[in-house]
Amino acid sequence: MERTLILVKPDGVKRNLVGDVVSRIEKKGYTIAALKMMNADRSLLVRHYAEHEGKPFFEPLVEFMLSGPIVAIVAEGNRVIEGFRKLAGATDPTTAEPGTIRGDLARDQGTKVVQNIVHGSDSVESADREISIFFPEL
Ligand code: D4T
Repeated sequence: MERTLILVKPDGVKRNLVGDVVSRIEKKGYTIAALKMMNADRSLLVRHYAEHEGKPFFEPLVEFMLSGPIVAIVAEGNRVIEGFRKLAGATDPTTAEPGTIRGDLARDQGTKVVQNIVHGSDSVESADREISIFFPEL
């Protein structure tokens, strides 16, 4: 069974959108296999966002992800990686389609880093890597 790593980012937690995100995952028919609220530390985020190190938005991204609690979720189901990316919508919340999490619930805040409520793994390899970072116990 395919698995993906989903994060509700600090903006989503602050705005009380955890339930809405979890509800959309469940209503689509995926199973929540693990879920925890946590305060990420810098070394965990540097590992998670290693591919973006050196990009102009990297430091603002790490700072943003440190700005409050996040919720880490492992969701399960056939093609859940692709399916959750569709539920999340485009990275830029201004152009994300209405009906998606980002399209419905986020907008451009004029910040250095895009605040777009959720993260979702983009491949089987990323999902395995990211699940082991956030859920080493699994
Ligand atoms: P995540 O990884 O959070 O699911 O988002 P995406 O897969 O949609 O986007 P990403 O990995 O390319 O970017 C990670 C994170 O950085 C922010 N970002 C991204 C940004 O502020 N400016 C940018 O130009 C890009 C590409 C948004 C998400």
